[in-house]
Amino acid sequence: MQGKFITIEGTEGVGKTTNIEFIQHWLNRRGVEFVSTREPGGTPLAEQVRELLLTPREEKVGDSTELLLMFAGRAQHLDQVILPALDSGTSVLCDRFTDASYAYQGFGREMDCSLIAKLEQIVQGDLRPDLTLILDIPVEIGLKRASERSTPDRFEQEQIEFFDRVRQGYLKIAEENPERCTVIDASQSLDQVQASIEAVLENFYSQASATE
Ligand code: Z5A
Repeated sequence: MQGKFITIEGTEGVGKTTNIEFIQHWLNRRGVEFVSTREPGGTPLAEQVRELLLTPREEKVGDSTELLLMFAGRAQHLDQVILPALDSGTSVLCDRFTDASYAYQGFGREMDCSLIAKLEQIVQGDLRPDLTLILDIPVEIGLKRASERSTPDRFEQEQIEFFDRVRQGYLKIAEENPERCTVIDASQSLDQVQASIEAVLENFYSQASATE
């Protein structure tokens, strides 16, 4: 089977890291060859860009600076990791991708989404994920989970209204891309969330093997 590009998205503390481990086990059991990676980051250079983006600092980071750094890291990540893997038939499991730029910079920072679409075209051409799981929870629950786990990074210091806009952005992306995106209710127990994820993966892989 051709390598598939699977992305996981959602607002803070939604459980991406926890559920990516579950997906890795599922893919291993199924015998799918894959690389697991993340954005921002995924290569040594892109991880340095991540550090620049997430470190809280006194200097205000401009919205355009933030957006361009996201896409600079993404260009490197695509060139070094994502495209070589997909070209060799290896699947890619990625913790966040360009939907996060639409959700956080487009909806959260209220930047012009047509500008993001231009950068997407320049950096990715026509490449889009084959499957995107959007984990969704009320922002208050996610922020509480995230705050119990670690000290806030630069994004986590934002106000609740920002994360509400991000969440609405993800729901809009899902509505506009139903063939690719599935929204999972991540406020359920971990067992229930993982049962929902497993059902989506089963369905996705059985359809993929039927069409190849
Ligand atoms: N960003 C952007 O602005 N634009 C872009 O284009 C991209 C990214 C690519 C870093 O992302 C930041 O970059 C991000 C958006 C921005 N903003 N922030 N912050 P990140 O993915 O590295 O950071 P994150 O969103 O904060 O992810 P995280 O810290 O890894 O959280 P998580 O993976 O979603 O959650 P978790 O660690 O798996 O779970 C949190 C806690 O909840 C943990 O204690 C779990 O045990 C618990 N948990 C998980 N699921 C459950 C359930 N179902 N019930 C109860 N408890 C649970």
